[in-house]
Amino acid sequence: MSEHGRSTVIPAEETRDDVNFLASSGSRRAFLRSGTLATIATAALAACKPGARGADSSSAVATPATGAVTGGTMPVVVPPTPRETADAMDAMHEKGVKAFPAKTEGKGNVLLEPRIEKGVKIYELTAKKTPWEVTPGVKVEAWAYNGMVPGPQIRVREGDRVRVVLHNELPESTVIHFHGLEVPNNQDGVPFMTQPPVKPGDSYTYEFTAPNSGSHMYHSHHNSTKQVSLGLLGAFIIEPKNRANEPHSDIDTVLILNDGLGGYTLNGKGFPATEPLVAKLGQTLRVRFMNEGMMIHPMHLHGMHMTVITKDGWPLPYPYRCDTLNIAPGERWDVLVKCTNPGTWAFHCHILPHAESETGMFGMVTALVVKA
Ligand SMILES: [Cu+2]
Repeated sequence: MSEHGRSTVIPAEETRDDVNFLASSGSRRAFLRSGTLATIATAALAACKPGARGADSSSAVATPATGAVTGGTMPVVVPPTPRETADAMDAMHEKGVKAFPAKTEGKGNVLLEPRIEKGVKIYELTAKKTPWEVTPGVKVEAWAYNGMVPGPQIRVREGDRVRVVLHNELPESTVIHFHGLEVPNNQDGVPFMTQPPVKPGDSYTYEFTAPNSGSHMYHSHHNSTKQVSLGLLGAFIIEPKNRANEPHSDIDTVLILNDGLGGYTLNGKGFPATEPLVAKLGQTLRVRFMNEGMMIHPMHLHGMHMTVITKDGWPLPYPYRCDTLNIAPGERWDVLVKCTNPGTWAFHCHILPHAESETGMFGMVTALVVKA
């Protein structure tokens, strides 16, 4: 009856759903058959009892599209089989995974080297509109520091004298808040509470001695729902003065989660444009999760566990193990992964609509590649 020569009949509602899915995905042709085939199909339909799909639910379909077929000359649309539907869906999923890691323009979280004057580490940050490619071909208008999302990574040592100079080239006022840093009150970056807003075209200088060590962040604290969502955010890492208690790691990486600009992103990119984490077998990976979004994101690693060592920069008295770690807005969690299991392992947010749709994986998905 069908091109596979089988005769299982799918209930009309189900075949219609299949057709709708394929029509919306635009990935498959419709099957046009002659009226002769329609007549055969009608006969097959009549011969089959309801619910008689049989064990092979993936086999072919020969259902007339409508009840209006009268035989003879009228063409009829024969819907695809479940196998064909599955193949079409799987092809889209495969395409996404095969494209990973896809190239896009722009890279965020690049380490910013300071200019040093009289022992002060000086960082210049220019807030400005920037076109930003989130996934291949998908560009959004970001509000970014130094043209990247996340903004450049600032990394200092506890006790360093730090000066951050903000230049505002945005069409509205802004400020910088140093999230997690226990700075003097007048350096906290909250408009009208600790400082005036920095108007368009103006600059503003923050200066403090790097306080409590750990994985922290900096971001706008003015019209922040919009400004942080659009990309005014970055990592501010303070290494401890005494490194003796720092756990060993071979690779130290930052993973900033966001759910504003361009959807669900890891370091400013959505799958398949996210960057994989790559380690050699036996190496220890440190991941510094930071949530700059407005939703929780439980990050799940396949194949190996994570050992949670710090919360908001503070060492945990009792590190604990998990494979799924919930990261709430504003939180930072540092974990160690002993890379003992070779292979390419999915690493993703486990709120599934943040990571996968009918057309494949997207958003907050990357992979940990452990090379044997
Ligand atoms: Cu999520």
